[in-house]
Amino acid sequence: MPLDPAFYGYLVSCATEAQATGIKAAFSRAESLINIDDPSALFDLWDSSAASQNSNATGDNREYASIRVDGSKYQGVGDAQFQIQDTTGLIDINIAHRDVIRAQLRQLQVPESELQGYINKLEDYIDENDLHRLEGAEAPHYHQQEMLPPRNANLRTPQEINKILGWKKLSKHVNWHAFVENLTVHGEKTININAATRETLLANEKLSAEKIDEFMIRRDKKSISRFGEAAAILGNSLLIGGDYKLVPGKNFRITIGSNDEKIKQQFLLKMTPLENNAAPWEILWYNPSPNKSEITLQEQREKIEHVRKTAIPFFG
Ligand SMILES: [Ca+2]
Repeated sequence: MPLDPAFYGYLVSCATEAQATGIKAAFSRAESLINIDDPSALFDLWDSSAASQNSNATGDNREYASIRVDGSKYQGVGDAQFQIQDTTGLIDINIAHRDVIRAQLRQLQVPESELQGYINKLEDYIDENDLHRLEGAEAPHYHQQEMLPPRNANLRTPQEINKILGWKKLSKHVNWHAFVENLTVHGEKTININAATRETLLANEKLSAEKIDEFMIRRDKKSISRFGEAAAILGNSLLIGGDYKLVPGKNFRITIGSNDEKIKQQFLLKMTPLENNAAPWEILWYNPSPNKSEITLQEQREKIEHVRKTAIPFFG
C-alpha cells in the first residue's frame, strides 16, 4: 500500500493534514479496502466515521475525512475498533523531563517524600554505570530482592517499568494501567499538542484540568495551527521553553481491539517514507496484550490464537 510518489521524491510537510492526506490516498488504493469482502481488510473506512468518538450533534462529518492521530477511537470491521496515537502526544519515559514523571507519580498518589526515590531508581536503571544514587538502586539492590539487575540502558517498552525496583508496587493503583498506557519509549521531549492525551497535558502542572478539557473540545473541532490559538485557552505559560509543537513525529502507536476492550493489541509503526529501498513504515514493537504487564508465553499464545479466531482483521 504505497504512498503517492511525491511523498518519496520530495520533502513534504509533516503536518497532520499532509500525513493524513497521504495515508488516506494510500489506503484508498489498497486492494483489501477496495474489495470489502476481502478478509484481510485493515478496517472499514466507509462505515467508521459515524462511530468515531468525536461524532457531534450537528452531523457535520467533514472532520472524519482524515484519520486523526490523537488516539480517537474508530470502529473497524465487525467487533474491531482501532486507534492511532502519535507518540509525541505521549510521555517518553526515557527522556521526558523528570518534573513530568513526578507529576505523573503524584497522579498515582505517591507521597511527596518518596518521589525522588522513584526517579532515582528509574535513572539508575537507565544509566550505564553501577553507581547508585541516594535512594536509587543498582545490581546489588536487585540481587537482594532476587530480581534481574537493571539493564543500564533505555527502557525498550513502557511495560519494562515493572522491572525497576520498587515500581511494581505502584501497579496495584487503580490508575496504573492508564499511567503505563500513556507512556512511550519512541516519543520526543517536545509534545505535539494536537495529539497530546489528556494525561500528557495534565503532566504540565501549570495547566488546570478545566482548561485542558476546554482545549481538547476546541481541538476536536479543528486541529490547532498556531500556538496563539492554544495559548488563548491554556495561557502563555504553555509557550515558554519550546516544549510543545503542532505537528506529529514519525512514530505512531496503533491499537486494535474488540469493542468490549477485553482483547487488545498494539503496534508501534515508524514512518520511513524517505529511506531508500525500504517500506514506507516499519514495525518497531508489538505487544499482544498491553492490558497485562506480564503474561506467560503460554498466555500470549492463547491470546493470539483467540484474536485470530475472533478475526480481528489486521495483516490477514
Ligand atoms: Ca545504572
